[in-house]
Amino acid sequence: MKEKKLSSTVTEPVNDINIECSIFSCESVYNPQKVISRLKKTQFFDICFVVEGSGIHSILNQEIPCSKGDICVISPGIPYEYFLADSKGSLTVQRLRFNICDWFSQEVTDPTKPKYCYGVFGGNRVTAYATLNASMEERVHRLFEYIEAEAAEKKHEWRELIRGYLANLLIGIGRYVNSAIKNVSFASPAEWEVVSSSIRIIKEEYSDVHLTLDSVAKRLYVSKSQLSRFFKKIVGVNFSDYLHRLRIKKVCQLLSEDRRSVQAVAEQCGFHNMAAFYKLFNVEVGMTPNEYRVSMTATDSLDEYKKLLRGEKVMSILSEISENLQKGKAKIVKELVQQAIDAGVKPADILEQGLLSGMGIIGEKFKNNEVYVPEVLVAARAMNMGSQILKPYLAADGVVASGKVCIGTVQGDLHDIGKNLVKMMMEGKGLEVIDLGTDVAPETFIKTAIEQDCKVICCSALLTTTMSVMNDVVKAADAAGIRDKVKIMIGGAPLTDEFCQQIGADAYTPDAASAADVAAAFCQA
Ligand code: B1M
Repeated sequence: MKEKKLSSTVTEPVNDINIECSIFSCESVYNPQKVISRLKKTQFFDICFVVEGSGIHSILNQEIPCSKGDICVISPGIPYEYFLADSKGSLTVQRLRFNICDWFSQEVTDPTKPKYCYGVFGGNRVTAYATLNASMEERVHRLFEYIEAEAAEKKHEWRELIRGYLANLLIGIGRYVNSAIKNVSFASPAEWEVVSSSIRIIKEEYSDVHLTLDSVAKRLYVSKSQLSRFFKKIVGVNFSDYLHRLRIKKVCQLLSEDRRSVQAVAEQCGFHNMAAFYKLFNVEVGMTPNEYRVSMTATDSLDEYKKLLRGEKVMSILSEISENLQKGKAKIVKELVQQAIDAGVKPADILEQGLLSGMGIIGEKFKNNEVYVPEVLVAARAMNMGSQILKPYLAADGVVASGKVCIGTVQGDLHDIGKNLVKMMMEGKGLEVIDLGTDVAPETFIKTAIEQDCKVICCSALLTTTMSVMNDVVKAADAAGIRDKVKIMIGGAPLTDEFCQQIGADAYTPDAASAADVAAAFCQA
């Protein structure tokens, strides 16, 4: 990397706080074999802005594509380098380099003057602060202003990160940390690197519906809980909240720029669950997407939008169902489901976009350790109560079948929400359903099928560890000599058609409605 310092390497107003400001252009082309030997450790804090072109930023063990506007904050001791992606490209980087220890002299911090303190904020509360004397406070502000001005011209979303990062540095060397605040911990360079890489991924791939804490953690070779913890610690908000906010920001931008439907715009920004999207939009922006669009659009388009606003009322009730379900407010969920039915919303939409959407969000949070078993349990109860109200309306149109089936969640598995939905849909088809509950042993399925003369045995499983019990049910049916008289159906989130064939069951269906269709067909055959 050839580095040329410009004549104005040290510029006002930052020269009084010893910041070296240099610009370099890269001439080396990225070569994975040689990269490690080329990395140089920084001795001071470096903040690098890509000001022109694009290329590869190699830092620690990662090679990340970078382009104009990207910013990276690098701690002392971290090896890094910028490269061209190919020989025809160009890449210019502006670097601010400073030694934070230069700024502090003996008298810098003064715990008796809390007036001059710098806070680190976690959510809305101060989690730690360092006290600074008046002149230091001013210098720090000027540094922030300078960096923010740079960042604002490029990617302003980085401001929050840089601000937090620098605040953390100050805390790290500050003399006084509020003793009332327990467990104050400082982020390590490695943690910073993980978080800044994850932010970079979020910003580049926010439109990918599959972008999750899990997928990003895997790419950065850290565990989900580590990434979740580092993210919260450094950025002050949860990974998923950050991702959602960024997506909402992009939606707002697109809503004011083009005329596509809200759904098309939301989908382009990575939202696939419309009820959850509407709710989130309301929380973040304080109005519905179409209201937002109206507020950003000329008055001649108002009529067109009024129509859209009516549609949003429906979305709003569905998102209320979803939100209250997540909070476990079973009574409110019941009332809202009834209200939605009375307002003419389709029962299938209430199920999919209200109840199941809320359960999906809880599931995602559960996976990311953002909520725990008690919250999931109350949500599950609300889900069951809401679906009870829906039950009479979910009966399929037309075809009414007759026949007897038994259903249960297999041994070792206590998840019954999906199984209950399947049961409900089957009853809606006119089938008599014997519900064996959860944790059902293979022998119980077989015994019931024989004694009650069931035409279909329906097994549900939600845990990968209990899927194999379905194999035991098939074997037990064989052993009891009823395999040619009874069909065996399987379902549940971890199951697949392939697994169904592998164990020799008769049908796998991915959802409750198709399970009811197939069971009805089996009973009529
Ligand atoms: Co549990 N849980 N859970 N949980 N739980 C999952 C399944 C999990 C994916 C969460 C996660 O980590 N991401 C994970 C399983 C991981 C795995 O095995 N790969 C998990 C775990 C690990 C656990 C525990 C081990 C947690 C612990 O204790 N550390 C524990 C196990 C307890 C046990 O069973 N022995 C446990 C406990 C619980 C609660 C008790 C707290 C609660 C269950 C409450 C209840 O059911 N009464 C619960 C819940 C609610 C979930 C999640 C959040 C939601 C499941 C659900 O109800 N979904 C779930 C995460 C998730 O799925 N996002 C999770 C809604 C339901 C409508 O969908 O059941 O898939 P589903 O049913 C669909 C289809 O699959 C299909 O139709 C339904 C609707 O269309 N279908 C069939 C279902 N059965 C069918 C049968 C058919 C055909 C279609 O034909 C016969």
